[in-house]
Order: sequence, then C-alpha cells, then structure tokens
Amino acid sequence: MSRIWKWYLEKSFVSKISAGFLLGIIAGMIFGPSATVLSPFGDVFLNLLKMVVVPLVLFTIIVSVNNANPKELGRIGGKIFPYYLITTALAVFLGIAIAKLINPGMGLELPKGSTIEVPEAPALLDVLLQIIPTNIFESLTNGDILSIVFIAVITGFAVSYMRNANETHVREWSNLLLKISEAGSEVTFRILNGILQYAPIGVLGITASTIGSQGFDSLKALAKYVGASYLGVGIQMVIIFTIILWLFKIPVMKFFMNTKEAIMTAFVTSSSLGTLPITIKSAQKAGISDRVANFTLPIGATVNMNGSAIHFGVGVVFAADIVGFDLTIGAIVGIILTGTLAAVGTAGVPGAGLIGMSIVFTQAGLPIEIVGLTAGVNVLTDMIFTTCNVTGDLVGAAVVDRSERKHVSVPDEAVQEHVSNN
Ligand code: DAS
Repeated sequence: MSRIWKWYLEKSFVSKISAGFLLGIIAGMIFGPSATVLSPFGDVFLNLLKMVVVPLVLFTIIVSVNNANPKELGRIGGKIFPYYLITTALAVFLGIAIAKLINPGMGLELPKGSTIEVPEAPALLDVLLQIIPTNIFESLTNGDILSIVFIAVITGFAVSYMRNANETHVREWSNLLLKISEAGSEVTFRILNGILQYAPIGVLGITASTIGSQGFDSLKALAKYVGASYLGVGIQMVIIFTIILWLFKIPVMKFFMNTKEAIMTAFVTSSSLGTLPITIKSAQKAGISDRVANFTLPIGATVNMNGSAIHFGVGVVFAADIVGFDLTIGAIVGIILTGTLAAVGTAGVPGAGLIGMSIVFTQAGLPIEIVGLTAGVNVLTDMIFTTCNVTGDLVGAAVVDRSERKHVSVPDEAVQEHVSNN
C-alpha cells in the first residue's frame, strides 16, 4: 500500500470532508458557474450513499428485531413516535416565532409567474396507508423507505417467531435467514466504509458546484429569510437539543463529538436518507444500542424532520409578510398542525422541503409562488435543515436508548466500553 494512501486512510473522516468542503468553497468562488463541472463527483457520492440505504435498512432492522424482544420494540415505538411529533410541532412554532422577530419578507415583491406544481396535500390516512406496500419488490426497487421499514419489521418478527417453532426444519430455515441478514448487514457496512474514503472528493464536487452556481448574490434578496432559517436551526441545535440531552443526563459535548460525522455529512449532502448509513455508524460511536438505533433511525430519516418544520414556520411568516396576511392564533395553530404533518410527509432527500412548504402554503391559503422565490436559495438553506433533521434523529435515538437503559439498567461502563471499541 503506497505511503500516500496509508497517510490518507489514517486521516479522520471529519478532517477529510472538511478539507473537501473548504476546497469546494474556494473552487466555487474562484471558478464561479464553471465549477459546476465538478458536480458529477458529488452526484457519484450521493448515488453511492443512496445505493446502500435499502440493504442497510432491510438487514439492520431484521437483525435488530431479532436481537430485541417484541415487548421492548413496542416500548421503543411508544417512546420515539411521540418524541418525533412533539419536537416537530415545537420546531414549527420556533420557526414562526423567529421569523416574527425578524420579519424576513418585509419589502419584498411577489415574484411574477414563478409557480411550481402544487401537489395535493396527502390526507394523513393516505400517508399512513402508503406504509403498507402492495408489492414488496416494487417498494424495494423504488426505495420507498417507510414501506421497506414495514417489510423489514414484519419479516424480522416472522423470523423471530419461526426461531421458536416446534419443527426443527423451520428453526433451521429462520436461523439461516437471520445469518443471511447479519451477513448482509456486515457486507453493507464494509461497502459503506469504502464509500467514506471517496467522501472528500464527493463533498468537494457538491460544494464547488453549489457555491459556483448559487454564488452569494442570491443571498442579498433573501438574506433575512436565510438568516432567520439559520438562526432558527441554530437555536434548535444549540439550545433545544442541548436541553433535551441534558434532561436525559446525556453528556452533550461527547454526544456532538461522537455524531459529528453524520452532522457534517447531512450538511454537505442535504439528504437525511443519503446520510442514514453514516447516521447509524455515528449512533454506534455515540454508544446508542443497535436495537434502538437500527429501529428508530431509518424511521426518523423519513418522518422526523425538525429542520424542515422550522423551514415551514419561517416560510409561512416570510410569505405572510410579503402579501400582508395576518397570522391569527387560529392560523398559527393550523400551520403548526399542517407543518407537522407536512414534515412527517417530507422525504429525506434534497429539496423535498419545497414540496412540504407548498402543502403548508396551500392549507394556509398563501400564494405558492413564494415557494418559487425561496427555491433560489433552497440549496443553501436545505443544508442546515437537513443537518437539524439528522441531529434530531440522533437525539431521539439517544433519549430513547437512555430511557431503555434505565429500563434494562445497562451500566454506563458497558456503554463506554462499547463506544471505545468502535
Ligand atoms: N433535504 C431534506 C432532508 O434530507 C430536508 C428538506 O428538504 O427540508 O432531510
């Protein structure tokens, strides 16, 4: 192995993607729109990450369901879903409150003719029914993560049930299925480790083409909107998440140090799902048990979007300022409910928040042309919304894991040993 390659492998993931990010900014600023020639390097990185999401979700959930007992999983689900809904609703309110202080839309004009397709707001029942697939192989092929989570959970339970069957051959089959899932999970993580060696080049490509194409001009017109978005996410990340971790006696600095790879990857990729493999690795590093992390994180990457919820709150006030719409208490309550559902329905992929924002605007009676106005800087704001989404997923997993430890009273020493071994 050449000395340079050995030196490269020894460098930490964070230092490598930080170098890629900074070089990308420099390239974007020097070469401007020509820097978009580097975007294929970023596309390759995003595709590689997305490539491992489906097998990762499928195998890790089947394995984690078999490593936990049904009562435990029911208890974990009963904790994580209320956590997701409460923190998302609070995040919509935070976005509204921050924007009301800054009034980002004051003095801006409604853009003429800039419209985007407004999807019908899916009824909550439809969103829930979509979780149950009509064709397993179609869901796997399409990468419908919520359906794949559902498939993996019921398959996991079926394998677990079969392992206790009376018939010997049924027990042997199910143990074989479990071994295949464990092997699949291990192979997927090995492939992921290879992908992470490419990450710095991918990050350079994404950053250079983003800065080169967006530049900082687009910021001028929407500076207050972007500022309100960054401030809202900053408060959520630094204050709200710190309070939640502190309340559950989780060492805050150690948590953020152990999860920095996922946080930085979310920032540069703007994709919760694309970051999921690294989010799971970061959860392991943070000492979160596999049975909690592998069950909650794939679901969180799809339905828990604290950052997107802030996005909707800021966006609504931004639009209300522009058109002079009076946000009454009733309107705000409606927006918090709609924003929470829209966040649950927002996919963990770049730009998905714009669709969710259109749904919120439609329900609130605000002109969706303004979504087109914010789309111009969405590439830059999506980075921090996704960072907040992924961090919220990890905080939720840590909180549930901590409460589970109380339940199963795992000594902290075992946790620290697990962390130091990773
Ligand atoms: N990019 C989305 C995500 O991956 C967030 C958003 O678009 O709001 O979480």
